[in-house]
Amino acid sequence: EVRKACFKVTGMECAACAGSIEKAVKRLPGIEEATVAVLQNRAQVVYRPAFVQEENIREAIEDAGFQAEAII
Ligand code: 9UX
Repeated sequence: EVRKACFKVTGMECAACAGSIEKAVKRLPGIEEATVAVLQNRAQVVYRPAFVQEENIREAIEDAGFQAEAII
């Protein structure tokens, strides 16, 4: 099973910020895909809920130095 989570991410100032978030999220177990769009302040993550939860992903983004909030 895979699920998709979307986050509103604030604090990104350039494309390298998006790259560092993708790298941080992809380090978690159970991540299939992580795409961060700096211009839209959005992160989309496809994950396997057997291995990682939405809140773990949100915390990884926060630990990378950004504010993240799950949306819909
Ligand atoms: Mo760009 Mo983001 O110089 O922390 S990487 S602003």
